[in-house]
Amino acid sequence: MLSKKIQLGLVKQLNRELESSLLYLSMGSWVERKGYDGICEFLYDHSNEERMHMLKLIRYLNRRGGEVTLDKILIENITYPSLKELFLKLFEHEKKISDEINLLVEISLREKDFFTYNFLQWYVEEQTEEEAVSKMILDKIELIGEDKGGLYFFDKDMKNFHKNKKF
Ligand code: OFO
Repeated sequence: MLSKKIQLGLVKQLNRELESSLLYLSMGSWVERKGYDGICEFLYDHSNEERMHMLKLIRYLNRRGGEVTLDKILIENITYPSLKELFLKLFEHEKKISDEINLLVEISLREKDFFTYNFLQWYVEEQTEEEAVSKMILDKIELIGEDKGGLYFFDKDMKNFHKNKKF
């Protein structure tokens, strides 16, 4: 049986994953319109990954007799002044998600819910990767700067990012 605090925390987190999925989706749509096919592929693929993160939480809650509620999440059609601004926002978003996962782990320990603690370790590992990936992309974009050729090749590389990922 899940405690009230764990139940609340898990539902909050699954809705954050849903929000992440929609955020990546809307970012993907923005870059697609700008003609960055590779980055668009990365963002759409990642939107699916975030949905999988949400589903994992839903299934865990159901397995443990919890209750799932989905929020109405509105992601405005976002526009960005530049690719750099977009990835800056993404990096900040992932850092916020990491803080929330850490808090959830802390609550699971305080509640002595070692099942949930154990379940959350997958998210701890995943967030290490998520932060590293968004930071790596941001660093590359900063390095490329205004170099249009560099951006063209970077966009090409991003096409197979999820297939070739080394993290
Ligand atoms: Fe679900 O990891 Fe990103 O937000």
